[in-house]
Amino acid sequence: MNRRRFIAGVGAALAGGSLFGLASACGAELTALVPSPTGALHGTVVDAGGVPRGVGRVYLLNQNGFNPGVHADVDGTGRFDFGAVPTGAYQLRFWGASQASVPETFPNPVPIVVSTDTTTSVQFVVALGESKDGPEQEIYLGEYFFQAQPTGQLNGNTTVKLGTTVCWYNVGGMLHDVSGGPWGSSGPIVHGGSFMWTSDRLGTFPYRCSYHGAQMLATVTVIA
Ligand SMILES: [Cu+2]
Repeated sequence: MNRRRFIAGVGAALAGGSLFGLASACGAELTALVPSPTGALHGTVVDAGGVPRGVGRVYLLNQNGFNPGVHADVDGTGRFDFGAVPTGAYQLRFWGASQASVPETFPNPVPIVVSTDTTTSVQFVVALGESKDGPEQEIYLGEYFFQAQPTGQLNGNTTVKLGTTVCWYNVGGMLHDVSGGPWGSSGPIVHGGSFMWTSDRLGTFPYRCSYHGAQMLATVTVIA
């Protein structure tokens, strides 16, 4: 199994050209006294043939990859719309539960920048269908957290059934790892890198990032 098979691997393509390189927003202090500037954020979900697919949900993550739960459901015509969003840098994540995922050739989540009075449009290309590799659970890691997707607590516990493959995915900008538990150590995980462990025993297993252990501590519980 590789990440292509992993259901939460989501591919995204930016529809409007490069939005990268605009993230170095300046003047945050200067704008603090005036109404927060916003920009519009919307997008579409299509399959590899370009056909709109009304499936899934899109989450607006913080720039560091933490998922505060802000989301927009994909409507029947394959569109999603966040409306007006405060100007800034974010990551955007498609989540299709067991119905759809983004092929590994596309990034997921995808970094975006919302600029003042500008419409940011993002297109996700998804593949329909359930993973053939059994149950899976994705946990994001970044500065400085572990978070089960899509709605886990910061540095919380993740409960999975025996046999579930857990995939830790680094959405942050720094080097992290996943140390502890029956798997031992993941070794360093770079941005966009992942580590997978198929749960093969019952119990609650604490783990940490050995680089940022005081801030990045969590547990995974395997139940029958
Ligand atoms: Cu770390």
